[in-house]
Amino acid sequence: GAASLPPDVWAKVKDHPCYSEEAHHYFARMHVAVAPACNIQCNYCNRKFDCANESRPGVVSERLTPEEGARKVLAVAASVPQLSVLGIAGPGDACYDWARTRATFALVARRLPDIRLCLSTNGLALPELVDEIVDMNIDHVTVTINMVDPEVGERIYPWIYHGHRRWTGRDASRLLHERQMEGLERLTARGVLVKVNSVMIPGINDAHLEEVNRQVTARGAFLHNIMPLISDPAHGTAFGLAGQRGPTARELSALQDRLEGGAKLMRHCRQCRADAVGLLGEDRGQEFTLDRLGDPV
Ligand code: CLF
Ligand code: SF4
Repeated sequence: GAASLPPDVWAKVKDHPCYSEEAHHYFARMHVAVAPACNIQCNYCNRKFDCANESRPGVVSERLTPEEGARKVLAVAASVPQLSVLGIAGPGDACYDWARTRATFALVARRLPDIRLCLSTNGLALPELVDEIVDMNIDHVTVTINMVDPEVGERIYPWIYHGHRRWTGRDASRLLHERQMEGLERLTARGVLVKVNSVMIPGINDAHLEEVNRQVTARGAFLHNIMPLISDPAHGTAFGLAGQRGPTARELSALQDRLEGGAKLMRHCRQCRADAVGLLGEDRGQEFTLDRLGDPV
């Protein structure tokens, strides 16, 4: 609550439904799916659907151009008075697809200067963008960090694309890990609030997430959100984790209990879609599809 946070931090979280558990009863967020490109392959991702780092599996968002995205934000702002946050969380990676992410935020900030800007990324393209993120007043960044040990990473990431080439095996995970930590450190040093999402994959990184929690806490992460892998055979096979089960509710809460004492845990995440609209747990996206919007911005 307000009492335990410095005033400048409280000012940033009091109306953000993901960063403040209290706020999620009163404030709404929306996502626009303007960033389709992605630079890594997670084994739990089926590329036909939205990024699984910050959404449920099996969901395909309406992909928008930055202009269409901004138009949608204005339409939602006009009819959802609780709207306080615009997030870009895919359907690919918001930092790798930076030109579209930046253009969308810039168009919206011109028209709605008070809306909070939030983005979600796998972190690979993050370090070089930190100055721009700060300059654009993006106060909230989520980095999905599933490992801090390349041996664990190898089982989660078959490849990454960086520096004009593809990396595989342990080298890929080592590079991803180094860049995630660098991005996290640079953001927290500049006062950006960083939430870390970790996808809990039984038998692969479940025990390891305690070490992840220690390392991201040491680097200033504001929140740690453990997201249960949702395996959903109805929506096709993920890239390399076919048949992998997700954790049970009991396994998830046991891990969360073991992590108490590190970065504050987020326990009210609803694993929303890359085009979610409304209060958490509510999805009003279908009321604001492109064909229902008003005039261009
Ligand atoms: Fe969206 Fe994520 Fe920003 Fe929230 S969601 S980009 S921090 S505005 Fe929130 Fe949704 Fe959970 Fe994400 S409930 S999936 S944590
Ligand atoms: Fe899929 Fe991973 Fe890329 Fe998200 S970051 S779109 S889960 S491969």
